[in-house]
Amino acid sequence: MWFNQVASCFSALCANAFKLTTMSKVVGVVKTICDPKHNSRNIVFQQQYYFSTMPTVKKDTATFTQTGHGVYILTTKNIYYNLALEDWLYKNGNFDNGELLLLWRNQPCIVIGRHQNVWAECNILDALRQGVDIARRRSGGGTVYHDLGNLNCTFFTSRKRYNRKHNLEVIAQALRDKWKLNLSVSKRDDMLLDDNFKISGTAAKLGQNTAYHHCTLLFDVHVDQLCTLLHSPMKGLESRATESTRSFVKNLCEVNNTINYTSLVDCVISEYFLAHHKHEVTYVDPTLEEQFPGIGKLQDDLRCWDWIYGHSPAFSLRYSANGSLGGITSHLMMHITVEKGHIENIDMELAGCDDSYKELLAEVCETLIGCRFWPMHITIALISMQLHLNSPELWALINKCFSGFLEPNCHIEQNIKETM
Ligand SMILES: *[C@@H]1O[C@H](CO)[C@@H](O)[C@H](O)[C@H]1NC(C)=O
Ligand SMILES: *[C@@H]1O[C@H](CO)[C@@H](O)[C@H](O)[C@H]1NC(C)=O
Ligand SMILES: *[C@@H]1O[C@H](CO)[C@@H](O)[C@H](O)[C@H]1NC(C)=O
Ligand SMILES: *[C@@H]1O[C@H](CO)[C@@H](O)[C@H](O)[C@H]1NC(C)=O
Ligand SMILES: CC(=O)N[C@H]1CO[C@H](CO)[C@@H](O)[C@@H]1O
Repeated sequence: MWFNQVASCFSALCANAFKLTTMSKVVGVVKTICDPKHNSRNIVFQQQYYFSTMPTVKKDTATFTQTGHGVYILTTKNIYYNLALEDWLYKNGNFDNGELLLLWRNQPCIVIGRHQNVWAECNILDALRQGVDIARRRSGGGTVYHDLGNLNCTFFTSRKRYNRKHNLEVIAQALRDKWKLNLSVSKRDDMLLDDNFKISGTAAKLGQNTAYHHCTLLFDVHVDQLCTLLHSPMKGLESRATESTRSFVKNLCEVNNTINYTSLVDCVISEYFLAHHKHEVTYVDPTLEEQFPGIGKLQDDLRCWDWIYGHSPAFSLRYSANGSLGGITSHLMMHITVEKGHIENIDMELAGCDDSYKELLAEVCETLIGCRFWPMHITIALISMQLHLNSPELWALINKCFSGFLEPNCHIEQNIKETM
């Protein structure tokens, strides 16, 4: 009976909330979020909020209207689907009369900004070997490492009401109130603990009508992993891509061990509702095509090689190696330009050896130009070159130049969806 009352109360709210949607049913309810004894704003915190299932969007209409304020907790931990939901809401959502906060986590992954060079930002091959996903998001900004110890918050608003400082203040205030943390929001919109340690980074995407702002909250990430993987092993990379700013990071659980996923989500939600006087929390599964028509395709686009790797702004890099050619120690220098993920040009210089070797270089360059800048493709190009190049020594030297890049094996390819 009690449950029914809540359910009908929720239904009333919900009817307003989703114009083009069918009714949702209440799956679980009513939770007091913070212990009022420990909170100065106890009156509001004692308000209850409701959990509902995601309303269904009509199949033929990929539009979505949010009225009032809502919170979605995403149930998948797959970075590509989570980003796809952001994409989907950005493309199909109308936030003129409402706002939405998405809360989500991801399995270990590296997320780079739209305009970044993935090769410069992280150790791609180590990441893939360890099963860490690499994704390029649609918003700008720097690279972040995520795992289940990171909570991601996305604030959807109309373009007019976009206000990232305000969003960050909501979160900072929540954490200050509950855990007495010394938090500030920096000029770069990072959230800093004790003025020193970054616990949150920010990025945003602004469209004509819709905007979203997402930020991370590190509460218990593997900091060692973060440091290792966000370090590119490639030397001598040059490009005009946005570079990430490096900061000291710290996990919130180190400051207070009662901070974990559950307590953090509760805390952020309470503060969000405090500011907005509306109390709906919905668990949402972004993989459901019937709820988000077209989301599978958006996910595919985010997962494809051309977007993650090929979209890196043009860059160049230098490789060099020494080796013996005809009994003389020689030095090979390569200057490679990569554009849209493919080798656009290579300059090679050989020093020390006999001129006859230098004549072979044109052939070498020809084989490599146009090749996809990816270990498997370069390996194949080198193998085909081996058959034609009449000099095992020169071939060995070229391989040595590429050695850092090629050393991993081809099975990596299986993790990447191709769009060739
Ligand atoms: C951690 O937070 C709880 C709840 O706010 C508080 O009672 C406790 O004193 C804090 N612990 C530390 C070490 O600050
Ligand atoms: C916050 O931390 C900084 C750096 O440790 C310190 O200078 C500042 O006084 C602290 N602020 C508060 C309100 O404790
Ligand atoms: C999270 O922390 C709260 C206290 O803040 C504790 O009651 C709860 O058991 C913890 N949950 C997990 C999964 O550790
Ligand atoms: C190759 O040898 C030259 C000197 O002959 C040296 O300066 C250079 O560092 C060596 N390069 C590599 C990649 O070993
Ligand atoms: C999955 C996801 O979108 N994560 C985002 C969380 O917020 C940070 C803020 O910079 C983004 O970098 C991540 O892409």
